[in-house]
Amino acid sequence: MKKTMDENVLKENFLELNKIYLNSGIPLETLERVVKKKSTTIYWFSLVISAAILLISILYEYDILNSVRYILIYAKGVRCIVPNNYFVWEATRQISNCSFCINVSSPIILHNASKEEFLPYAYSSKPIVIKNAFNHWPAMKVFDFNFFKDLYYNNEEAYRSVDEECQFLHFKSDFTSLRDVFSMHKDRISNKPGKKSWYVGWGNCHPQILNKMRQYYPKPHFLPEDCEMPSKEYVFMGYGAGATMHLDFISRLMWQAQIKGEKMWHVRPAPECEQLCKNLSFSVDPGDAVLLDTRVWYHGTTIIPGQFSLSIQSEYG
Ligand SMILES: *[C@@H]1O[C@H](CO)[C@@H](O)[C@H](O)[C@H]1NC(C)=O
Ligand SMILES: *[C@@H]1O[C@H](CO)[C@@H](O)[C@H](O)[C@H]1NC(C)=O
Ligand SMILES: *[C@@H]1O[C@H](CO)[C@@H](O)[C@H](O)[C@H]1NC(C)=O
Ligand SMILES: *[C@@H]1O[C@H](CO)[C@@H](O)[C@H](O)[C@H]1NC(C)=O
Ligand SMILES: O=C(O)CCC(=O)C(=O)O
Ligand SMILES: [Fe+2]
Repeated sequence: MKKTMDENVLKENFLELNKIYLNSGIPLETLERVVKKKSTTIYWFSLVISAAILLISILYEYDILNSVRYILIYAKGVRCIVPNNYFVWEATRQISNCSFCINVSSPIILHNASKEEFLPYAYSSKPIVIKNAFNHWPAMKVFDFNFFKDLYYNNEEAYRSVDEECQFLHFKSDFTSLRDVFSMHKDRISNKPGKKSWYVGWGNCHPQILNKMRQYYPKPHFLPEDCEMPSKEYVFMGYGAGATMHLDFISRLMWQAQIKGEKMWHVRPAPECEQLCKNLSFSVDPGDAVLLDTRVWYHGTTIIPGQFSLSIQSEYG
């Protein structure tokens, strides 16, 4: 079966190359250093990358790539790879004209906005906080660590779906899978003094799991009528350092519901906009919605000390 090399295929190939790169065990910092160096190094680096793209394109034609990928994934025990790293981002993103961040010095704050109130901002790529948007969700009372632990309990298929099709993000914690998270000691779960703090996120894409989660919250009421619920929703939970600064390699805008705890968001524009735009920091409380174009705004989070944070996140557009 012949496949054409369009822009999407090229992007896919970059992602594959990136996964193979990460699986090879070379730290990302090494690559970053190389990319940042000028002149001859960058020249050689471009040559290597071009050759790699060519090779990957050939592999793609014969569908060898998928097999290689799975062999690598199983061989190394690396189950989930974060595609949103410096390399993919540098290789595929468009240099921005900074119009999304010029004049932005704080998020737009709305108060439990209706569809009509939200619509003018819905596709603006400006950071938005909607206060008290989700206080009425049953999830606000029901969701906690044990809710999700029970959801996955003894469901091998659901765990596997996180490992294989979905995504597990360990940030700075030492977990390698959702199984590890749900089998941690109870003193660590509640972040007792002396216990290592932890923060993780994962994609829920198992239909049965998604279905059960969604019994406790509807599609956010302020989103435009015509946007669909995707087949994957993220949960972020834990303490302390939160999510490290990153960009997301996703195709749409995102909304996030802060369910538990007070969280600080640290947001900054792409490097080429540093002179024109500002860094932002803002906090959210339980019940608040955050809307951020995580494809153009670098973002990281920190949790207010002593609090347990839990959020649900999805895409729209
Ligand atoms: C900047 O880029 C955005 C989208 O990338 C585009 O819609 C806008 O027209 C551009 N603005 C200017 C002034 O070029
Ligand atoms: C930024 O604000 C200035 C002054 O209010 C205005 O002239 C300019 O058009 C704005 N630029 C953008 C991209 O919104
Ligand atoms: C927010 O708006 C929704 C939809 O109109 C409503 O059901 C909910 O009660 C409101 N919440 C608050 C705290 O006002
Ligand atoms: C914005 O944040 C980055 C790191 O997160 C920092 O390097 C940079 O200096 C900050 N810029 C400003 C204007 O504070
Ligand atoms: O909520 C967090 O801690 C991180 C969220 C995130 O990375 C995102 O919204 O894309
Ligand atoms: Fe993100």
